[in-house]
Amino acid sequence: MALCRQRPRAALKHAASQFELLKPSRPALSSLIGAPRSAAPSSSLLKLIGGPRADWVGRTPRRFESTVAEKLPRFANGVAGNLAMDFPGGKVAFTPKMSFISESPEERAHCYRVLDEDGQPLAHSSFIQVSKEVAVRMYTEMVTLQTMDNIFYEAQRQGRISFYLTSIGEEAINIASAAALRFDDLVFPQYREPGVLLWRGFTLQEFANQCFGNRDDYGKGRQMPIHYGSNKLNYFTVSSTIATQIPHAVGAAYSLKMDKKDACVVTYFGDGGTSEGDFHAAINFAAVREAPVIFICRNNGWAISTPTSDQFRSDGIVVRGQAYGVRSIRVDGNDALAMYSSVQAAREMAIGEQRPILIEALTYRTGHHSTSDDSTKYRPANEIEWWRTARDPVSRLRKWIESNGWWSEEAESELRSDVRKQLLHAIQVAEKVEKPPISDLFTDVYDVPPSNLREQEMVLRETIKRYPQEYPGDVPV
Ligand SMILES: Cc1ncc(C[n+]2csc(CCOP(=O)(O)OP(=O)(O)O)c2C)c(N)n1
Ligand SMILES: [Mg+2]
Repeated sequence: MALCRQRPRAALKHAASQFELLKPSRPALSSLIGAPRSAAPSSSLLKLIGGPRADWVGRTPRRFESTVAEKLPRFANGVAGNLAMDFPGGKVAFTPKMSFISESPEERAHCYRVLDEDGQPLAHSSFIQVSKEVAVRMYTEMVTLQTMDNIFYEAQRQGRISFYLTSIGEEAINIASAAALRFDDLVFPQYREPGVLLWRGFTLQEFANQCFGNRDDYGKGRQMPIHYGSNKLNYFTVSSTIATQIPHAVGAAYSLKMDKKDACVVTYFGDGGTSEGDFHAAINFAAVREAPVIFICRNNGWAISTPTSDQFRSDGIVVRGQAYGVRSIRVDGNDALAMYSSVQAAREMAIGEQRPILIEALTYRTGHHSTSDDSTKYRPANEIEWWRTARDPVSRLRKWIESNGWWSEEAESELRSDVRKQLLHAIQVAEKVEKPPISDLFTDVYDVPPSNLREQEMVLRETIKRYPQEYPGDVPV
């Protein structure tokens, strides 16, 4: 951190005016991303951020680390102490002008995008090249996720499962971010990111088992549908309580740092999640402890029926990164290539430089919040329709792979009918598997169940005996 200490001193010598005194010189980009303690960033990343859009990395990232007051030299025309103050965290320049920092920037933060609405790369767009194999796989998994959502949603409507929640409209965030990560990276999801699990190999049967809460569900039927989790796939179990995963993610990232692991943590949350105290505590903690964690905020415009205008007055989420000292980027969340590139770049910086990164992915929840919601009650149908058609992330990626000659109409219908068949089969199987026994409700928390739990189990069994018609017949007692 010699850079931070030397910069003001050197500037003092050559100051032309008092306001230039502490203006930080912009460090070379290579020093910015290739911090001395870290492994050198990949050439693709260097190329990406060293290109014409290099400013997207954010402004001069600095750690204001000095807490010791340094003596300022005296000048012939006055006392340097009138120009700047030593303050814990570094020198602060004085100004005779009383000016309040504006509550909003003059211009909203830009949104990084690679593909236009027609799936064609924008002129001069900088992005990490995606091979045919990865691109086709990304598309295949996006279609699988979309189909799974449609079929499970219908299954809920038919009364076969109790609840469901789709990721429709957010397939690119799910799949492209997953594709940019490595398997050792730990995932702490909210609930609208099953695509990450899908990418890691969670089978359609495993999804169905969880939604049906049968004996093969890893949660043993104790969670609502869609609360997936997999130890094997480094995917922490979904929690209904908004934002609780964010501090957990930071703690896990800090432990990876202590163990010097070549991996990071990724946590997903919605725009609504950022209104929870957990988000603020977690991001501040990550900044201060320099934890290798990527925060991916899916800003989809709504927290159930609450629009973002009732959620915050800042320019979205991305601007909060700088307030907390976290490098950040705003990305078009419906653009799979932009998501892929930004998450891969974020991962390299998070691990190589041991620092948190914040990504705000702009998207739209084109489905209802869940099967317990009817979103046409609080937002216009034509708004939903516009996002569903004109801005659909799945068809946008399809257009790109088609224009590369990597996809065809034939491949499309084969994929869709194949996935549909697999899903219907998975549902049929899951439905037939026995439910977990009642006794499972009381296990897995304590090694030896405490007396209150034993008592609750006894009361439950007695109640079932007395009112058997009130309890599902397919749950072994
Ligand atoms: C602590 C807490 N408060 C409220 C709720 C009720 N709730 C469930 S989902 C949700 C909206 C969250 O919105 P957002 O984070 O934007 O995610 P999205 O559903 O849009 O993906 C709310 C308020 C909850 N589950 N937990
Ligand atoms: Mg939301």
